[in-house]
Amino acid sequence: MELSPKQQIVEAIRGSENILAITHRGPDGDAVGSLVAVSKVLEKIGKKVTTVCADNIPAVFSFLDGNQVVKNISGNRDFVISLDVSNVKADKFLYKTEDGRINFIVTPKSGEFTPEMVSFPGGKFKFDLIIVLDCPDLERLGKPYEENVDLFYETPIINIDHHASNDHFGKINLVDLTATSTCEILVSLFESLSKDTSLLTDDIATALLTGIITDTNSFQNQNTTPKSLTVAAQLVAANADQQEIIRKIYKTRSLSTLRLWGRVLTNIHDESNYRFLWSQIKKSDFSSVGASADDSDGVIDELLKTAYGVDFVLLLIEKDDGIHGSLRAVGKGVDVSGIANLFAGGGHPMAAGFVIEDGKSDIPTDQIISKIREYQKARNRTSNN
Ligand SMILES: [Mn+2]
Repeated sequence: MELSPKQQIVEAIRGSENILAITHRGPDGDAVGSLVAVSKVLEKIGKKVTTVCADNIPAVFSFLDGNQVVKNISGNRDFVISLDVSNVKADKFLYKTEDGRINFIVTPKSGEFTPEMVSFPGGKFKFDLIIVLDCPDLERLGKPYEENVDLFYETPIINIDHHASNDHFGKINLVDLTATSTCEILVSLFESLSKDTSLLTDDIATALLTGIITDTNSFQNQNTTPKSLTVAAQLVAANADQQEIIRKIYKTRSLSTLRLWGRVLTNIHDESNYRFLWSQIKKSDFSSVGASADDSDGVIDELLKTAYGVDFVLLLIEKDDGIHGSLRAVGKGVDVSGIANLFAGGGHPMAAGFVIEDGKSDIPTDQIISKIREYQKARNRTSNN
């Protein structure tokens, strides 16, 4: 009988020693929660694990103890210098370190070695398994992937995610579109991984509940299901600190965050003819109120999304690598991933986003907004017919 993806993952983890766990750049609560939980679980069952995310863990998630997370994959491959001895036999071999170099000295039995006999085959990778979390495609891992494409090509990948746009890049794909979050999927995987003793210690349960709470916006989003509530209850029973999560993520705002939110409210543009509204944060807004990019987290869900009588809301944020657009559906049956697709982005019907990478300093808001107006015009025309 063929094994289910979950069983295959359990087998793959049991059979490996040195595992790379990694999540998408610009990590959210589900990315951080799943990464921290996987890393702690793998250590608990005696695996070596390297935990990677291209970007800093936002300060709001510092209670999750993501200290083990590093930004780059380094030293992941041996360097091999190979000498062909099929024609000229080697008598002895030694190496010397001098003047900042290592010299390998091979003495021939007879005849002579020539440079053509030396080659540099790729050495073995340190990792025997890669676990990618909450990530629809490998590109979204950012630099750690771009700089180590060979590693990802040659090492078995486990892909655990809940995004509809996931392109099944793994050797084993556990992609559950009905799950609220990657963290929700992990709970039953961890159960299968250790049948006798529970792997859900307080800190692991807290990390997993963080992902479920942030991806459902505290169980307010439409994606909240009976299963997600059951899994959350199971995590609370395992001592997940729900109060700490709520306090740290939703009830602690710095003055700089509040000032930034003030700017977002002042900048609201009314496109009610096209059934949406939008706002923006420019780089200069961040600097003039002393806020960082992290301070913009939550502004769309907690402020803009409370708007009434529109299909969706849009927030454009100017960051170092380009313009980040976030979309949230407000009206019933609206799918904002279609709008994200206009700009090569993606996501869920309720929440989606896109990035327009460019070095220009000004947000081309006119172009973005007029494209969306066109889309809305066409959409409302079809829905009225
Ligand atoms: Mn997620």
